[in-house]
Amino acid sequence: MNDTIAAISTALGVGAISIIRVSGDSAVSIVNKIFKGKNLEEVPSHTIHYGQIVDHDTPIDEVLVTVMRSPKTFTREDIVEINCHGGIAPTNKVLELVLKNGARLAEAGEFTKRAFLNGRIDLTQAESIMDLISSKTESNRKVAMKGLTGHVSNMIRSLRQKILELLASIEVNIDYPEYEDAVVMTTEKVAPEIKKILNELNHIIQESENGKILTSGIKTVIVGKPNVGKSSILNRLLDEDKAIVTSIEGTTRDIIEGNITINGVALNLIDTAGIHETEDIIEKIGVDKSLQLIPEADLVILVLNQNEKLSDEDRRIFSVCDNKKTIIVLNKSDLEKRIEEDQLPYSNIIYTNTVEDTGIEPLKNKICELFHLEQLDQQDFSYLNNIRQISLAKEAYSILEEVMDGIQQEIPIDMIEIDIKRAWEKLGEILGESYSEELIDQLFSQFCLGK
Ligand SMILES: Nc1nc2c(ncn2[C@@H]2O[C@H](COP(=O)(O)OP(=O)(O)OP(=O)(O)O)[C@@H](O)[C@H]2O)c(=O)[nH]1
Ligand SMILES: [Mg+2]
Repeated sequence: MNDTIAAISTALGVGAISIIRVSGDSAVSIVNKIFKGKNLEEVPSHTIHYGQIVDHDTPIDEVLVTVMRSPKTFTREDIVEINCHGGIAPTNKVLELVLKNGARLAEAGEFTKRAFLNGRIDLTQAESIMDLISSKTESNRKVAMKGLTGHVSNMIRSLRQKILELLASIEVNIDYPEYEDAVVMTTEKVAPEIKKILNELNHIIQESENGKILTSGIKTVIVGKPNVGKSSILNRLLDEDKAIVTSIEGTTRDIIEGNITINGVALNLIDTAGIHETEDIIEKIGVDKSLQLIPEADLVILVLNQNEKLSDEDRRIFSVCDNKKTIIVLNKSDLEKRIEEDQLPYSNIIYTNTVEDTGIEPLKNKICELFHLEQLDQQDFSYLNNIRQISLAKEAYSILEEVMDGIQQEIPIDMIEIDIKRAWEKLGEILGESYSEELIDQLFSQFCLGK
């Protein structure tokens, strides 16, 4: 038997109404003890009732109470929701009374955790709920909804089904070698099937990596030598004077962040300290930070002052940006040009002049083009939603690659079968079909209270 939990499900502050949600075997009887109106123990499921919450005989608030009985509820347990007036005091007082009468305060995410543990939703759907709550852009919302409605789960389920069918055929061969109807499953027959599954999984992983920018935004670092105009570019992109701009080299020492949205996708901008050799301890730390940020960025905006010839320092920065999506910004285009485009290692080049504010729109357009943001509306958004899901898919992929190696080395089929099963289990972890308590606790604790 589960204990009954309660929490305020709406944001705490002054609003028209607040909702206190109660879930568990005693949800109805607990609320009934403090409710003056109909006898809630006798009302039909999924009905709403007007009345008062009372502390003994003292009225506390005028409320509407929704009674939803198991199993057709979010947690699959009995749920009672009390709609009270939205001030902080009445909301807290009602919650206090519910707790006093036998409920326990829910932990963060505990309602959703129960929905998961009781089989109402799988883990990808639970994560999508969290994403939906925290979504800030339209594309965040779309991705989260796809996850919530089960698109992601179905994709993984269908892949698991194919592996399961393969495993079943192998088992039949191992257990009943004399069974004539069964196709003899040799490694020769298994290999093409595994190859197909690998291709499909690879497609999902690739799409998900692209789709990740929709949920987490495009992490963009602005790098370059000191004084080339990095902070000026940041300010122009943000359309506010966020970073200090001066003609002194080494003005920016720590990172400065800001966000804008381009075509519904968040661009998380990071302005950094100018990269150069320096003896100044503080500046040196800043330079190191700039260099560390490059590998983890989705996009690098490499700023050069086109009025100065390319230096070894610039070339060193080029080499750090290798393999990254990079846009070269040739700033100070109002001054004489001293850099030729054929000296540059990247073809994405934009000229800017932050004094007269030219080139910023073309820069945004270039970002759109690089990340195909203009086609976002046509994308289907059926991706794995987060790093946890993607890394499990990658693990399953590498196990299946080992299987292919094993087949090539003519390892016996019953040994290979063990690895195929491991890949099937890994994909199951994405859905939460096998999970550790610790993971579940950690995952749900990221939710807000009352969800
Ligand atoms: N002429 C001209 N000057 C510019 C332009 N953009 C920036 N500047 C000037 O260049 C100087 C340095 O600009 P910042 O934006 O602080 O340069 P930074 O790259 O952030 O410099 P650090 O923080 O020191 O690394 C300032 O004096 C700016 O006014 C431009 O397009 N044209
Ligand atoms: Mg700066």
